[in-house]
Amino acid sequence: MSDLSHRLLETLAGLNVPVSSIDLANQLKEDHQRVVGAIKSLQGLGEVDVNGVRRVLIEVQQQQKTDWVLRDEGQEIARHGSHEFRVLRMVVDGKSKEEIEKGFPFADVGLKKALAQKWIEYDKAAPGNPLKATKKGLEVAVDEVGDSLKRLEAGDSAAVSENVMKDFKKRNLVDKRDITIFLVSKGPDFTTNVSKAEADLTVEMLTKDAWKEKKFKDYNFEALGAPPAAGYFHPLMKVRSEFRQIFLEMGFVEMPTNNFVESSFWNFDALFVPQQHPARDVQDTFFVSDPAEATSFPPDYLERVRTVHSKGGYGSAGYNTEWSEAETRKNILRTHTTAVSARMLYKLAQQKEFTPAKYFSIDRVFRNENLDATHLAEFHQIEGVVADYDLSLGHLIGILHAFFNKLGITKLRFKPAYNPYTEPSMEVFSYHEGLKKWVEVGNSGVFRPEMLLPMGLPENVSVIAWGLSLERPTMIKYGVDNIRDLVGHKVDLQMVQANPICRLDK
Ligand code: FB9
Repeated sequence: MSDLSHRLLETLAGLNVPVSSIDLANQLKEDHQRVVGAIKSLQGLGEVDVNGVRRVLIEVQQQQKTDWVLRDEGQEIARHGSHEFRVLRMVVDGKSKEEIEKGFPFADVGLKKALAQKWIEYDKAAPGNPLKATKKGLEVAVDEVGDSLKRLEAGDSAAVSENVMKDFKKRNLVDKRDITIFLVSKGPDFTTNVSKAEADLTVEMLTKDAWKEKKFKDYNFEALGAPPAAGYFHPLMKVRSEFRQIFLEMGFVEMPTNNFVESSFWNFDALFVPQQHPARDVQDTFFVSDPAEATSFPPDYLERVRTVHSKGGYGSAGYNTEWSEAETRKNILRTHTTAVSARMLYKLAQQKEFTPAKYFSIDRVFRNENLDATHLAEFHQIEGVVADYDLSLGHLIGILHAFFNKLGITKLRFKPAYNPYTEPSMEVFSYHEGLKKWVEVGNSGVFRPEMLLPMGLPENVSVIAWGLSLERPTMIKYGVDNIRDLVGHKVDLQMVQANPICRLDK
């Protein structure tokens, strides 16, 4: 048992009235928190008697108390007296204004205050109008402000009158602090000779049978175990694995997305995004300066892409614009994982025999957009792609229902939309019970023939696809309003460690 606990028991032994932990701390010249610690350990000390009743060494009542802590300036005054009183002393000692101003920090405050309280004044009669103490100033014997702050610092706030406290608050000399204090008194089983209950059964006790006359602390089965030092999945990663699970259950294969740097060819041109499209400007896209250009493309496929853009074909008018190979070579940070879908669909088209395919991707994409509470310059895009014969918009709507149902989202609405690489395109909305409103939960469409046919996919093969972000569902799932609380350097790791497991469909 700590020596402080012993001293505390000694002090209590001499008292018949409850004493506050604050007074105990002052009496024992100990920090209040340490005294509180000792009180808590004494509370847990009384052993449990045969019929399981714990001996009550001390009675303890908890109380909330507001007390005042001195801010730096307050401490300065408590140590050296109030600024105005010090100035008055210096004026009385004949110090000049200049000397006083250089005398101590806050002297200027003291000067203003002493003048304002008419303790001192400028002697108009004397050359240079030196400062002189007024009659009132000369009668000021005690530094009420200084003394009151000393008393306050000693914890005896009761001794400081209301209006003095009001002045202290106005002068920002003190801060309010809510503290918990403990009223301690002797318990029915109070004693000062408390032997230290053993917390460990050591080999030595066993070998020397010393344990027989030892008292052991009871097991505290309520005690929380030390949290295992373990890794923690970021909420985004938990939701990602939920989405991954859903796609795998639906028979989708994950696309390799381990290339954040992509060529404008696969990110835009292969998707029939015109080279003049605003999305391809620096406003929206991060262009890579080194390596600035991609070099290898399937030459014949590139020519077919050039043609469909510049002259059209496959029943399309194309964009009837110049198509620059230099533009298509430009390396960027991919703006969507649909670039990966283009690569996968091109590869699929190279197969001798077309086989239906279902692909998905969940990975980072980058957009040079203006940032706000829900948008960063990067997010995780979730994308599903289904390639098969004669797929229609109906199939897309069907698979969107199947997909979102697995998220526990049943009520969907579809709104016509536009993407350069899909026609028709639809924004997907779901009614969110919690938010009591329709939320946009994604985008989708049927890839254009101008995208698929140059790849070499058979005429009657169509490809439906949809996309959404990982961040939005994660923010809704974990009740995060600002994306910066979920992603980035401001994330409080506590949130990562404490966030619950993620069950999307629940
Ligand atoms: O994720 C989005 N919303 C969303 C998704 C799920 C969700 O789950 C809740 C638990 C219930 C909640 C919200 N959106 C897409 C909609 C909006 O947030 C939108 O404002 C922001 N979008 C991002 C792009 O922002 C510039 C989300 C991101 C997005 C948009 C489109 C696609 C992918 C991600 C796509 C696509 C696509 C289309 C056709 C073919 C292939 C891919």
